[in-house]
Amino acid sequence: MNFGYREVCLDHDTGERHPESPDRLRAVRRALKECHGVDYVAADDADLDVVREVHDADYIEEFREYCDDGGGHWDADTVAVEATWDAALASAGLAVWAAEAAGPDVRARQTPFALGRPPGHHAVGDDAMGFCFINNAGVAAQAALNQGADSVAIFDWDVHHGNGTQDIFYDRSDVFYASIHEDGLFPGTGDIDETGVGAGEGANVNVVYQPGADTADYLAAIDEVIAPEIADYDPDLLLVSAGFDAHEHDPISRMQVSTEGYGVMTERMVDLADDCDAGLGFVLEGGYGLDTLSDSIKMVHEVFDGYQPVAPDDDVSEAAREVLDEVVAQGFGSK
Ligand code: OKP
Ligand code: ZN
Repeated sequence: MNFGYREVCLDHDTGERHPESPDRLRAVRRALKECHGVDYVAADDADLDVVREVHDADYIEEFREYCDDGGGHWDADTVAVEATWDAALASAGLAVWAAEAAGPDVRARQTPFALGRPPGHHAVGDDAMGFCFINNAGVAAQAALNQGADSVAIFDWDVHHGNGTQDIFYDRSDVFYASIHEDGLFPGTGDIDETGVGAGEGANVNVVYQPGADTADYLAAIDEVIAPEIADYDPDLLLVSAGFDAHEHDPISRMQVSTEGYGVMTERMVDLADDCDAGLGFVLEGGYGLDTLSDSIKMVHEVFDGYQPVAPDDDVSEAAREVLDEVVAQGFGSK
């Protein structure tokens, strides 16, 4: 793959014992050294005009001043230092690059993966939260639309609900948002009946699983609901808000997705983008075990390097089946 990366993303210093630390990117880069076919691209900062299309200008100014003044605790878990402004604009720029570099050959070894931080999917139009300041995937989707894409789908497989991304595009038909997340975790949004409003009605899908959902459950959500819905939506670009905190050994979730499972999900994304003739790009969100994060990203990379991951042959759990029935009852899937 081509990995978008900027050193300045390491300067966003969240302090001791914060799970979203620069060591995450260091660990990933160290692990990727062992792989063949890894290239790095240093993209430009995001254009502030595009950032202001998904965020309020006043909030962006407030965030800039907050960093200029040295930063601090924006809230209990969202921390900034002076360099956070530069890191956040770089991180959003990497996501924009991933959207732009998402070429027509979705199986290409050059498929883009933006390895930025801070992450983005919790950042709403007028506020930072959940370690996120600028909604990277949202800015990337907006940039793609500005450059002529008719529509963009964002699939968010981070274990947390991307409330920010959902919010920003909730009433719009040009960005489709789908998420699988763990019930009971931060930020508590993302119920199954949140399906969009107005022009955005039907362009928002939430699959809320109970703790313990595994790869087979994730694949069922993708195969039965998310992929058919996105195929029907037929976007020009598919962005994956790729957090790896649903990993079975991630320290902050109870989900049970295996490393191999991330490979199978990656293949599903390739097939889906291919079906839609859409570009495909990945944007990093969470993932807090340094080894699980590195192994999982390595796995995504290896799928583009020819590795064929093996899907588990276990059945969907009863708990997941009930959730999927509820999602279908909203009118999604099985068309
Ligand atoms: C960011 B991403 C309760 C803990 C809140 C915030 C988690 C943010 C996750 N005070 N933790 O989606 O991985
Ligand atoms: Zn997360």
